[in-house]
Amino acid sequence: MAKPPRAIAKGSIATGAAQRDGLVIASHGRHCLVETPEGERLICHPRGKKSQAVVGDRVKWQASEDEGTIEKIEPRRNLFYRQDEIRTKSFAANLDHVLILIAAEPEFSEHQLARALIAAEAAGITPIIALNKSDLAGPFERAWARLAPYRRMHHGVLPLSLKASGDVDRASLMKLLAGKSTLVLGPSGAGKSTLINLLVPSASALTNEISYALNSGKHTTTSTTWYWVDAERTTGLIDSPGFQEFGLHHIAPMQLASLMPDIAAHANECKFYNCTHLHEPGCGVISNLESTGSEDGINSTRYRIYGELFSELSQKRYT
Ligand SMILES: Nc1nc2c(ncn2[C@@H]2O[C@H](COP(=O)(O)OP(=O)(O)O)[C@@H](O)[C@H]2O)c(=O)[nH]1
Ligand SMILES: [Mg+2]
Ligand SMILES: [Zn+2]
Repeated sequence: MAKPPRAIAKGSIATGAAQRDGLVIASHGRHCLVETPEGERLICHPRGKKSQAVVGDRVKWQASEDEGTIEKIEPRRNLFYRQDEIRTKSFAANLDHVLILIAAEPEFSEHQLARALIAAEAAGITPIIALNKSDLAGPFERAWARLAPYRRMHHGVLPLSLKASGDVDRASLMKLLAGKSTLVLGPSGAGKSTLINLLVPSASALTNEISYALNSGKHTTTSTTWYWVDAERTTGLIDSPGFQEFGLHHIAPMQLASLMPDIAAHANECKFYNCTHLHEPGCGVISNLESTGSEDGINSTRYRIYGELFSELSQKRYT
């Protein structure tokens, strides 16, 4: 069970020159909220123009009056981010999982799903797909069928009914998430808030408190926020907006096949080592397409997404 929200320290943390450890649990603009190993929380600012800390970062901070300064960001194990033509948006660092939550309704975009999965693979973070609202029988059945190629991939798809069978879902989610740090991503309406509230009953109160603290008294929509699921603070859940427009401009076109497990499975069977899998003779991917009648072949929508992403990622390489 989660602890009640801890108050955000205002001048209660001893000042001094010593650098202390902390975990970034929320950020807004250049400010962030840092949690100490003892569970105290305080607002910290970056020192000078140093790079921005993101949620999940381990930092060294130093007290300054009632707030703190981030002196150092510890090396990251990984960083989950998206990149469009102009800007990079970092979601979080040091993750074990990205949990992509979609639902029977509203209908999910397979492109967005594919993109999020590719970004997770590129960052070396294990993706988990969960399909919510299994109580909506017809739509669920259709969505489940659309997910057939994803169910065959290494991580499978977890069916959920967060509203109807919360206790069962809580147990199956905890089996996957216990002791890990997990970023929850998904389109609006999929049930992200329902999931967070199921695992962290104090989440909404905490969100209000954090957004209030970070916006100097104004209530605005919070950005990415870290929640502890357990009192021992071993299981972290990170809520983040921004599933739409999932830019992959940090990925090279020739890297793409290796980040799509169903395509990667046949990419070493090609005649040419630099095969793009788009048109080459002797291509292991093309000869294993479902459309060629290959048993257990590569799904045609997945292959179409590969082709579209390949050309999108090739076009921006004009510099
Ligand atoms: N039928 C059904 N509705 C659900 C389920 N889980 C969540 N919802 C509803 O779906 C809507 C969107 O949920 P919410 O958690 O706000 O989604 P978010 O936008 O991803 O945060 C709400 O009306 C929820 O009550 C479920 O398992 N079944
Ligand atoms: Mg929500
Ligand atoms: Zn090929």
